[in-house]
Amino acid sequence: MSSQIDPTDETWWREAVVYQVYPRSFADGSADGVGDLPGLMARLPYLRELGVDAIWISPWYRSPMADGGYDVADYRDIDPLFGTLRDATTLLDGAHGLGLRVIIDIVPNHCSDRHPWFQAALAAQPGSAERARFHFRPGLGSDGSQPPNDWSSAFGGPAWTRVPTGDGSPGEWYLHLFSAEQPDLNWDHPEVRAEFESILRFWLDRGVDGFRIDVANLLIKDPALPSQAALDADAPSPYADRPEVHEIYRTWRRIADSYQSARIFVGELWVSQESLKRYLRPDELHTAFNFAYLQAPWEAERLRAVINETLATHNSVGAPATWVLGNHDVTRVVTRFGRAESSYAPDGVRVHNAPVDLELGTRRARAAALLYLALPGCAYIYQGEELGLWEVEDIPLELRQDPTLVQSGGADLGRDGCRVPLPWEADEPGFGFGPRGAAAPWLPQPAEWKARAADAQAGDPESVLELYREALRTRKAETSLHVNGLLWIESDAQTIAFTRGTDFACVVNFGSAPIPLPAHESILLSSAPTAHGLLEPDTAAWLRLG
Ligand code: TEU
Repeated sequence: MSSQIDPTDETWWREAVVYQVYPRSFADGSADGVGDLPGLMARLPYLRELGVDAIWISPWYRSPMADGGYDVADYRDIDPLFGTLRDATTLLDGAHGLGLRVIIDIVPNHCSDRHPWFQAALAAQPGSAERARFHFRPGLGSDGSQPPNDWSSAFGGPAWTRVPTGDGSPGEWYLHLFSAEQPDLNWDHPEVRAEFESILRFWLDRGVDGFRIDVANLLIKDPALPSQAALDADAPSPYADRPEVHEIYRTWRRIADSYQSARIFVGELWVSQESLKRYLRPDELHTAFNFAYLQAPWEAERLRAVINETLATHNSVGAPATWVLGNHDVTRVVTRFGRAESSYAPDGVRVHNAPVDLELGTRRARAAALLYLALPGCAYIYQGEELGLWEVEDIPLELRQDPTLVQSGGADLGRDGCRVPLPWEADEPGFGFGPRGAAAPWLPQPAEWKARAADAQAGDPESVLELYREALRTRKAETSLHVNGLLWIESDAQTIAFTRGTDFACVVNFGSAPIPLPAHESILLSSAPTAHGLLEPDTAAWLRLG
């Protein structure tokens, strides 16, 4: 299939709408109950029809799947669960043939404990060249039985695991900011840097259009690996957002820029907006996820403030903003906005099983979609968001696979609830996630998702799916939505209203009473019916201005 990608287009990424595919849960082609590349390939026309410009595929690499593939054992091969390297090439060609660019995940902070490098490190002695590629240290205490410092894993528990020496006696400890199956690589080591430059080229040579960089701010650690308790409260983090990390991305940017047709980076950066702009300088990453926006509650004042700060931060370095409502790590937006506390993980704790009004959450998620898709910059859609799927919160403990559940001692049920396999055909087993006769999807789908299946919504003008399709079509067609920046329309504290270009406005009613729409020539699209020139609560409208 010939490519529909314009190789001369150097700016596609500045306004792109990118669809995140979590491959395990997108579509199952092999009938084993787990998503794979043939399944994704078969659904590319659906993504083309949705109207996105690119897809981001979460890790597809060979992996023991201790953390859903974010524990990579071979960065240059596809896990058999998903298919083969040939399937990946076929997928890239198929996507390009439909005019879809492909961004893949890269996981540089850590590899799998089954990666050959880590296996070699386990077999080697303390102080060896093999162990220097990781962070091995002797333990504290007279017998070395205490971890080298007080760092914790993001999933809970200590960030260190002790390994036996050759004679089986307890030996050194190694660092893992996530699970013990994900040893942190030592990015001060030249071989680590060279290996990832080679991995980038391996995939760029095969035609990928970019990389989503996993935990992009964690690669560099203070070589002393100091305990947090030993540091002043206002001291910089010993392992996050350290200034030396930027040299890595300046090198990576030079590599990407050496290829035809802009090949881009999007950084997963849970950092302050002040830090974010350092990663977005013209010689570093093209874009980064805007988690401040994702975390914000469904409140006009808070969202307006985040939008203003985002635009100011990104304009200061000439980078486009990146708007996002969800991903494979966070509670789905329909559920978040259906709760009394609508922000994500307030004080850093993911909330489970809080009372939720799914009808309210769906109404707000529809309005939120029209809000973020009207903002200047690029946007990411997490798979199933376009179907109005909600967080599945009643998955039996024994079926959950997120290591967070065990590592947090059950304090955090984990992220499986936003990773439930998608519903494609309402009347098929597994809602058509796999072919007839396939094994059941790897996580149970709620029966109520029947009404949210893609084929149940396609063609229904009132559906979430058709709202997204029409919004993306309009977003592409409206010249005013390709003009940078926005101008706020004076409004009350419960309303967000702004214009783009010369003849477009977006209005969102966060209040509890209908509000009059500003003067307009026509209503291009609204997230819920409007009448008599009024915008109902929790509703957004796109207006053509006269
Ligand atoms: O996520 C990093 C990250 O910050 C989140 O995992 C967060 O710490 C977690 O959800 C607790 O709120 C990236 C990937 O997106 C995630 O899926 C991986 O588990 C993680 O890195 C390790 O690779």
